[in-house]
Amino acid sequence: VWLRNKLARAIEHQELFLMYQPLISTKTGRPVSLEALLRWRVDGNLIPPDEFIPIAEQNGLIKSIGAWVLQQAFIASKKLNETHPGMIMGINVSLLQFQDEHFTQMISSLLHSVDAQPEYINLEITESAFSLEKHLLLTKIKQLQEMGFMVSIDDFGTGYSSLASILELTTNAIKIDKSFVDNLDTKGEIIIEAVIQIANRLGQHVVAEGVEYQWQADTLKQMGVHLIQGYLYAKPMTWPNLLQYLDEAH
Ligand code: G
Ligand code: G
Ligand code: MN
Ligand code: NA
Repeated sequence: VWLRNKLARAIEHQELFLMYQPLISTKTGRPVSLEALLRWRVDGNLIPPDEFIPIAEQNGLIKSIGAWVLQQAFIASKKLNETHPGMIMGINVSLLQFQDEHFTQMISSLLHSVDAQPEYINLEITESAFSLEKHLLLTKIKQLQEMGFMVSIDDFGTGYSSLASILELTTNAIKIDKSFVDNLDTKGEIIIEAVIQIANRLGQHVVAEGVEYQWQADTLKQMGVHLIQGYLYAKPMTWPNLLQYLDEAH
């Protein structure tokens, strides 16, 4: 209850901020994309999104918080593309946000008010989106793509999707869940190999997250993963640190 009351005022109290984690191209070894990750600092404590996003989803605050995240990440993307043209900004979209009937309208007006370029924005929707009615899901993905956005499936392999549903995916990329990367030396490899094969056939990019060791990166690259995200390369960082990191990476 205490957290919930505090969360309601987190935006106006300026307690929310974004951190950015780079994604590295296996082809060039350079950062080509980012993921915006939400943070909440309240009374000197940093509360992880795993703790407060479920609360925000329960009480409807996810709408305003989600809109704030989109706006901030759009602004960041616009700024970044002045100095690093082509850098992609990944933004997590909660299922509840995505489901909202006004979502596409809301995101369209935000885009125009910020004047960001949707081609450089990648909306990450978790695999739980498969729980939506299929026609609705595919229509929404298509609408967003027609607006110019890229759309990805996040945490792939952990949730609702059947093997058949992957075939209908009209997203631009699939992000393989960290749990498979963690088990790369055992059976995780089998799944990742299969996902890469299917993704290639469907013309989708493959991203691996949670990569912490060089051997994992080497193996994933060799297997055909396009982008790698993980502490091996970089942890989520603040905006000033990101700018410094990108300057040094060039
Ligand atoms: O940032 P961290 O690495 O701790 O993220 C933990 C979880 O919180 C991840 O699953 C991530 O997708 C989710 N998350 C982080 N930022 C956001 C956000 O802005 N919106 C939503 N819906 N989820 C987020
Ligand atoms: O949205 P998603 O679940 O993909 O969010 C990515 C989450 O994974 C974030 O919480 C981010 O901080 C975390 N993360 C990214 N790279 C690593 C990593 O190499 N190791 C671990 N343990 N977590 C990571
Ligand atoms: Mn994500
Ligand atoms: Na994920």
